[in-house]
Amino acid sequence: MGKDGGSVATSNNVYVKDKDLAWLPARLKSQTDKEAVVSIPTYDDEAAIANDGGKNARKWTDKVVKLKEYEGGTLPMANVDKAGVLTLKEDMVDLPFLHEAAILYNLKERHRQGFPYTRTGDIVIAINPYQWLTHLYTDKMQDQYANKMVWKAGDSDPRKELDPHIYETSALSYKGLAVDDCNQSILVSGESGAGKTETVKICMNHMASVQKGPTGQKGGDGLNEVVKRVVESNPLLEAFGNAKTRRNDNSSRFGKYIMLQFDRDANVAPGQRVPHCKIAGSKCEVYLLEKSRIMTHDESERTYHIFYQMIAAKEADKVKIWKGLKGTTNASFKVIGHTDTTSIEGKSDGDHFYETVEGLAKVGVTGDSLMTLWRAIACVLQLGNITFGPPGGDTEKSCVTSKSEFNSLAELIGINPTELEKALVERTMNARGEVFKVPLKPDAAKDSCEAFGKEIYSKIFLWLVREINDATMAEKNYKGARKSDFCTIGLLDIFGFESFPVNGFEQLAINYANEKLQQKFTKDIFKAVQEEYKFEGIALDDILYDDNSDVLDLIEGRAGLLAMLNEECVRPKGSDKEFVYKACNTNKTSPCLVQDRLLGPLDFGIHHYAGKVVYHANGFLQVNQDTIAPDLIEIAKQSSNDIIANHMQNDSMTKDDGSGESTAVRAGPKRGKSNMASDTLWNKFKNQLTSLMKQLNETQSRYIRCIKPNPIKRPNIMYHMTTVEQLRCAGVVAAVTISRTAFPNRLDHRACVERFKVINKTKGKKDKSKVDYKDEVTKLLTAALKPLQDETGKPAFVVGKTRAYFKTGALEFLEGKRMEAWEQWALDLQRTSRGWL
Ligand code: AD9
Ligand code: MG
Repeated sequence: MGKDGGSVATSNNVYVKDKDLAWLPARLKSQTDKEAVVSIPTYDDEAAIANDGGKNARKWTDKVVKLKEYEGGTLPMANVDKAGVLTLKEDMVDLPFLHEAAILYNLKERHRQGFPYTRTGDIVIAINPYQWLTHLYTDKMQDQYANKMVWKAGDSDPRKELDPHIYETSALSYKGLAVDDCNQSILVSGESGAGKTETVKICMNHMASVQKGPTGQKGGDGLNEVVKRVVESNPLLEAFGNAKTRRNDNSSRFGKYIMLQFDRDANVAPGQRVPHCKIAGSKCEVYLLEKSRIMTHDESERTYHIFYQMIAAKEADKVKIWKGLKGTTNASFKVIGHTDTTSIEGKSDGDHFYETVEGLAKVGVTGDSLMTLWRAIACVLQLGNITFGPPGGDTEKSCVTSKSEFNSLAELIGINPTELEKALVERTMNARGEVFKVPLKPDAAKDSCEAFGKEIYSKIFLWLVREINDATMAEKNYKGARKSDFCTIGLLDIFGFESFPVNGFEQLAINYANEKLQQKFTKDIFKAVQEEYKFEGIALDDILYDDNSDVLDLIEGRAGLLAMLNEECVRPKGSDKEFVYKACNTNKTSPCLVQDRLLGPLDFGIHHYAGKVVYHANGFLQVNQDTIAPDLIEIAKQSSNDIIANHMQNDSMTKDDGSGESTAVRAGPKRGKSNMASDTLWNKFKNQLTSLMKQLNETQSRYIRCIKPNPIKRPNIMYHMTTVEQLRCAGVVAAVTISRTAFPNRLDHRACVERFKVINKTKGKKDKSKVDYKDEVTKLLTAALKPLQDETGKPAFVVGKTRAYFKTGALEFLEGKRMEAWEQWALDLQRTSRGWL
């Protein structure tokens, strides 16, 4: 186009890049192959554009767009109708022009109109509505999706009849399981506050609702109890694993994979194509509970909900738990400190407490075992109040200075106070076969006390997960049944890609997990594209796409960052600095390692699929060693509290599977040194991740990408920049790029004929039902796109079974021709253009 440098005619609704608002709609006035003149609206501020669609804040001004930002001489075109009004699509694959700007505006306008869900092929994009759109989650809606999605081979795709919804994903998974006999997984991702946890709960409730159907009656009330337990395990996990952060009042501080287990109805004969599965149980795995939050938190944030809940319980109940709780408030405990927030999601901490008690009862935690749990939590609170000082002014040593708090703690935890104090203020060392004690300075003793509290809490969390699994796992509820007797739908609710001003160990672990998931996502999308072309009957040349194996190599390869860190952890004089030096030096040829001489000696950077992240390695070795001092482990065993005494070294997710090496924790400095690289947090997390990926690879995966439309948690507002960044991180743009590599644009036969019939001036047949649109479209495109044939005579389009596919530039060329035709017919587009923004 425009190769001769002259101006070319094209549709005049385009997008131009903007440094603040990512993409701005513009009207193209003229263009050459070097620059274009566009008229763009300017806005007062981003809030104005978000609030009123920009209508009031808009002023049109002319701007010259130079080649640099004007990729390949074309500006991304807007999907508008004849009148210049933005055309919205429920499935973005149906957008004739599909690129980042088109995705942004399609999502934004749908979000504004009250449609939070949009499809891109099989992926559902869920924009957090930040208001409960109750009409979207009624029983009727649940049934509608559940019933429609179970279609038989040969039926038309029911998705065409229903609005995009996450119920579609849950229903399709159920269908995949019940009708197609294939284990399923739903991978939900997004940044903090994007709505992952709510989405998982909505999908879970939907799948549980299938129980109400005619096949759900077998098993009677007993079975329903299991479903209730499964669904109600969510608030329980949230009470212990969620906290208020700046970004989300109910932020999950751990990742989780919940496998819903289904039982096939033996009354349904094999081969009978009706859904015949019902929930028989569930099993949950958790990843990387944020440990650093247990003992301290930022001023505007909170620690885990359960601490506040316990303090907000009725006085009589508090005293029953422990007399030391009498008359306490949040301010009584340093772990909690002062907070203005005393309710979460509109419910007070006190009300939440009694809900948690009910939830615990459902999974069998009552009576003594409940009291043991509360007292273990009280121990963590009390550990935070212990202070240390130098005995008799000897600053090389320490002793407890908060005697009465300490004595209460010793009584509560059930350990001899002298022994407990010794374990906190001394370290047992072993050198050349000689065992001796080294005193800790007051700061170190305080650290050791906090490390003890964190360890206890993270073990409480794992203990709870085990209790929940024990109460919900199908193999436990069905006598004689084995895990393999059940089919599963897994729901993954895991932290999205993170990049902060300062990134530590936990960001590296999170981003590593995201790279792994991204690799799977890319492979799955690629497979879907191949399947689409096969269905359309289109031969496909090799598609090249960016795969992130280089980044994964850098992180987990033989001499990658993980290996270097583990090695440094077992070196007697290992240090964070040495790790960074060696890791960067060994991997200096990796294209994914950031080469920047300005980086400090403790910094290293990685080019992730979602962007560059610089990590600060301070404390990496300590965190990676993932162990507390043996003195503390030993003293814990003397506790009269069973949870503390029995679980300090056991991380498995179920009471009896024994295999579950798990990563309970993320971040938080630790004391002591592990002797074996295999004990490291990295290795545990890597093994857990490998096992997760293996499980996922044995399922058919579906994707829900959650997007947080604004950081101020308000409905109806979409910030462009942060949304576009999330679309990139979620791989939505990459998915589109893969699907559009061979043929960037597509239109279904009828839409194509209707849109471009004006070009060849043939009148459409009167009786539309008799039109063979495939034939029409082939004729139309063969004539209209003749000028774009390549040297070998290969056309710039292919007509598939249901759609026409266009090579780069072909659809734009047609649009230009269409514009010329309209101009000829004296249709004044400018006049009829109505605010399509
Ligand atoms: V985090 O990574 O755990 O910090 P999530 O899990 O992505 O985060 P969450 O599901 O907790 O976010 O959602 C954040 C808040 O958004 C919720 O507390 C709700 O207030 C709000 N939300 C999320 N989804 C919906 C929805 N479908 N309808 C209405 C919603 N509000
Ligand atoms: Mg969450």
